[in-house]
Amino acid sequence: MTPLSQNIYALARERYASAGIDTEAALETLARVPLSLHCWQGDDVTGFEGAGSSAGSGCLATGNYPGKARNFDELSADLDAVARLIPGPLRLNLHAIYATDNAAKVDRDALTAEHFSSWIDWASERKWGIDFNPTCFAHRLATDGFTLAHRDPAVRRFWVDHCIASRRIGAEIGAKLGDAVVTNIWIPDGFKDTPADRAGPRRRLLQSLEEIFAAHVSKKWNIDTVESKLFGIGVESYTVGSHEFYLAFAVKNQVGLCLDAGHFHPTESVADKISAVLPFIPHLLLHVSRGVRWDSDHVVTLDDPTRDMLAEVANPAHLPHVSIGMDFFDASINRLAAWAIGARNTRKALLLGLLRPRAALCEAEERGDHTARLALLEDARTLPWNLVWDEFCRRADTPLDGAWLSSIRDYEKSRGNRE
Ligand code: RNT
Ligand code: ZN
Repeated sequence: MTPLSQNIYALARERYASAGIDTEAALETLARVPLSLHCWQGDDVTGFEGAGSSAGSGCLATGNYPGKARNFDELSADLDAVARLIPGPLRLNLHAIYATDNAAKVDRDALTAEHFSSWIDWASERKWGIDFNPTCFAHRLATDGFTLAHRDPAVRRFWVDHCIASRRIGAEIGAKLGDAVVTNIWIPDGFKDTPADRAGPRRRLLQSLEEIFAAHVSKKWNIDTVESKLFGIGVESYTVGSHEFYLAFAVKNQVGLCLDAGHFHPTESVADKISAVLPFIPHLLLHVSRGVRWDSDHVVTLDDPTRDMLAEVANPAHLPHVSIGMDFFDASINRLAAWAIGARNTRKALLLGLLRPRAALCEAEERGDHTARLALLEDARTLPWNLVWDEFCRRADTPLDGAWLSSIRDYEKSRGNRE
């Protein structure tokens, strides 16, 4: 570190100390919390099965920026290139369609951890944890948009088996890496237009989930979560796995819940939901994302909803029970830059949360001094958090803001256009 940057950080640290905030404690905590980097930003949720895009499944990456990864070598190289630009620990968030080893020989219901050996070795070399997702879309048995809630028992069985296989993959990877895997179930099931029967599909989904979670899977190495959604493209009128459905299911069955920032009415606050659900569920997974008018999965910016959400995560009472995953995909800009921007912003939002004058705020609130509470909150906005962020980047040997994009441009040139 140069003496100048050392001095600058020392000033910021002092300024924060005078506001009762310990920047060293914030930096230490920040350096311990992993972000789960979603592999699917690298190829527009395409995967390695050769099926093409996942459009029509409720996941729609728009744009055609050149050079998307087409296989394990390309995607892992891209992840390596971008990981150097994201300070702090990372995990790899995999989807079942990214199976690498001998996976062409089996259908999704027969996948095992063996089929992900390349990823497991790759993550283990980098000391990354892994998270996992069954892929209940982009498949010949999902063409009508129904999976776990399908009226055909044979189709339903296939997806139940795929989800059980996924939980087992999670547990096996977790045990191998010595680091529990979060396995998250999301399904696209729903109707474009007004359903005649809203109850039937939910009954079938419930039955499927009961079968999925009846399968014995190590709780030590696999943490289950279920992800709700309000609506999707082509599924505007009815989503089987709604928030109420999964919240009730998670509470009753004590499985984890996933809150995706894009899966609610635009004016709902996901930040507010965190403390509301945590007392009732064993684990919470966040899909940090940005919906613009709809669940558009825009790259995460440092906007107020993201800051509010991560400030709740930064609450020491919440932190041990929350996993932070990202879920955005943008094919209209450089895919690596999208990853870097979204992940750096997620981490910045967490840092901002850790730097909040929590004790003073709570004290003011307890005194009933709402004037001081608002004053503290607003004054905290102008504390020199960017200098603390710079320091975090420096300690992680990661480029500062304004200095990371050129390395993506260089990498892009060196890897060729992949045509
Ligand atoms: C879809 C859900 C889900 C997916 C990923 C690819 O609306 O958000 O999490 O984005 O599983
Ligand atoms: Zn999601």
